[in-house]
Amino acid sequence: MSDGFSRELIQRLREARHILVLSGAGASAESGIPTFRDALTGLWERFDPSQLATAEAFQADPEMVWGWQEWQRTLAARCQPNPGHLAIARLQTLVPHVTVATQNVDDLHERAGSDTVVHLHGSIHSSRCFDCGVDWAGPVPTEAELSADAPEGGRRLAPPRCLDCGGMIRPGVVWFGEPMPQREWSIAEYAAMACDVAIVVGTSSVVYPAAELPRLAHSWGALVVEVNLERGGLEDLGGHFLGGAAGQVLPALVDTAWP
Ligand code: BV8
Ligand code: ZN
Repeated sequence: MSDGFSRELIQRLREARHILVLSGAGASAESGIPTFRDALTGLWERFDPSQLATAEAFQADPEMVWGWQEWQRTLAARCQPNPGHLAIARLQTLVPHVTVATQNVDDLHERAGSDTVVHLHGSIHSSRCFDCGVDWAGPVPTEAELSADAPEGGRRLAPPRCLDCGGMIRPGVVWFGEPMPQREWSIAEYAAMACDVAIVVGTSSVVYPAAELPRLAHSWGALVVEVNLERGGLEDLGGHFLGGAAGQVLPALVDTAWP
């Protein structure tokens, strides 16, 4: 049962000097990007993360992993920010400091207008050499290469080769077993400690260390607000649960707090 927009919640939002937004795949769901774990549409229902999102998987089957991530990239490029992304972007015109720490590898927060976005799990729009690490900004496959009838999750596609050392080009995402980028993690950790309100939107809170952030925020006195279709295991933080779709709840919350 949703807590609704209590007077306390609205007051804390209005008084906030710093708001942290931690987003997961559910924040992009209404834009048309499948989530990872939703039973109905979750990609992980079809693909085992250890089969796809690890360096070992890439070395074992680079065409499968590169094809899947290129499908993700092409899909994300076709999608548009939804009203939830736009409401988050609007926050920065209303609150002195807003930090968006996203687990998502799409760029929908940026395209909605959010300025301070840190990608804890990297970005599908960046690539680098698996061997020497040099950034690779080469051409992305054309639609013809990733034909529209590609099965959900993409098709086998050989990764490009590094012009410097000939190594395979890999997606600039953080795979399981890889550390998060230090700069992004530090920014998110600081924001969790400094924020007055932490809005946790569209995440199942199962991937660590990102899932630690709401707890860190709570331990430093922040009010934790969860926006999700279902509760995600944050009840013990004594925050607010706003049940519903991000694209509906977030605009309503921001409009109520700042009419
Ligand atoms: C690391 C990139 C160490 C790829 C991803 C404890 C501590 C530390 C690590 C671990 C630990 N326990 C286990 C680990 C290992 C692992 C981990 O957490 N495993 C899990 C599965 C148990 N963690 C790691 O490997 C991390 N690295 O720890 O390194 C290290 C340190 C030093 C040196 C070497 C190593 C790295 C994890 C990053 C993995 N990469 N993505 C890609 O995306 O292609 S994770 C992947 O899952 C995505 O980033 C995704 O964002 C993330 C989390 O999923 P969610 O975003 O929450 O999505 P999900 O589908 O699960 O949930 C959607 C939610 O939205 C649901 O709740 C649903 O109800 C809701 N929803 C749906 N629609 C809507 C909605 N809500 C609102 N509105 C809607 N419309
Ligand atoms: Zn190289």
